[in-house]
Amino acid sequence: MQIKLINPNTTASMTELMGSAARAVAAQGTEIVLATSRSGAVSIEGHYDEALSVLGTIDQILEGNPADAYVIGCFGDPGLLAAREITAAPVLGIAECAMHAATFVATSFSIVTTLERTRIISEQLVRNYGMERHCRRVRATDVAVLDLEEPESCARAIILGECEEALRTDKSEAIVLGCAGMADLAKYLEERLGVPVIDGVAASVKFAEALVGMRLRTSKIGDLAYPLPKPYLGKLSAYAPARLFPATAPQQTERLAILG
Ligand code: 2AL
Repeated sequence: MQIKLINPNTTASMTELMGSAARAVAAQGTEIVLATSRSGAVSIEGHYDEALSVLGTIDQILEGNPADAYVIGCFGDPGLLAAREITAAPVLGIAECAMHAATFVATSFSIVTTLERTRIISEQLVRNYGMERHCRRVRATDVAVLDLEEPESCARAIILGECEEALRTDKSEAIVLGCAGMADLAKYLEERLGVPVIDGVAASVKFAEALVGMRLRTSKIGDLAYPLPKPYLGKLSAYAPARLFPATAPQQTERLAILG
């Protein structure tokens, strides 16, 4: 099976890092296809970055060969429900998958994320996903997303310290990593903390394999049905559902190569 792992930010080195984490857990016979958004922010650290990242993700879902499943590799799960509308293949977000995985191996977890302003986004996701009973706290480290790649930023040590504080103060039993750029830290942290440390990229790949293996597809009878066929005006006219998903049997029109 093919799983397309989309990095909604435009930093290709982060896509490679996520790709390594994905391939490390992928089953034999699972091909991880990496895609970096071509438009938008180099790192996603706020509502504006997130909102503008969604078109790049949509491009990556509609372009090229259709995959068996898609993973949105950013902890805000930007555009997750919109992405589920435009394909019947399962679309998974790393935050949702990481939180669910955590509940299978612990009754409580803390999320350790990047900047303070992204803490709010994670807290909103906790509520949206009904995870308040499991998530004890979302902790920001004030490490910027791109600093995760810079050895001199001491990101590893800062994140380890915050995880230790989570175990000590929140009394959480597991850690959820709050950024795709932390995917390479899971093993390092788990060895030092002695509790499950969940990277959403790996979790998403395994859940994607499970859903595809069960032949589960996204329901197309409610709010995740293909977008209503109407024109869009101005800069977004190319994304008009009337062009992308004509009214005629959209269910059979899995995807149309239209962009560009
Ligand atoms: C992220 C992430 O996973 N990728 C990115 O650019 N920003 N999330 C975050 N909380 O900083």
